[in-house]
Parts: sequence; structure tokens; C-alpha cells
Amino acid sequence: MEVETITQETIKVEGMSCGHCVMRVKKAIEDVQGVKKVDVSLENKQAVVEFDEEKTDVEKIKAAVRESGYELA
Ligand SMILES: [Cu+2]
Repeated sequence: MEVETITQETIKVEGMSCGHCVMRVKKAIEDVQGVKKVDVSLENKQAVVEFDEEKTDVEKIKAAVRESGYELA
């Protein structure tokens, strides 16, 4: 049986200005293997991410956000 350890982290994202930015950040995070759920908020300037700790970690998710062109607070 496959073991899953689901963790939730809130990542502060700088530089998002519209719905398009939100979609870019959401897509970038979703593409990280092991990510289960992503909720990006423009108003709160953050991404709430649920991921499997066996497959990824918060540093990889942050790297994906930076690669998509946005900064971390
Ligand atoms: Cu935008």
C-alpha cells in the first residue's frame, strides 16, 4: 500500500495582479508532482497547498512559484 502524508502549507506570493497571474501560479504549483490541492488567492496574496510529503516538499513548491515569474514574500 502506498503511504501518503498530506500536509498543508500557506505560501505568500508577491506580484500577482489579476486572474491570469492566479492561474499561472496555480498551474505551476499543480504541475509539481505530489501536490494534491491548490487554492490561490489574489486578495490574500497567497497559495494554500496540500501536498504529499513523501513526494515533494515546500521548497520545491516555492521554486515552482519563482520559476513561473512571481516572488515569495
Ligand atoms: Cu496578472
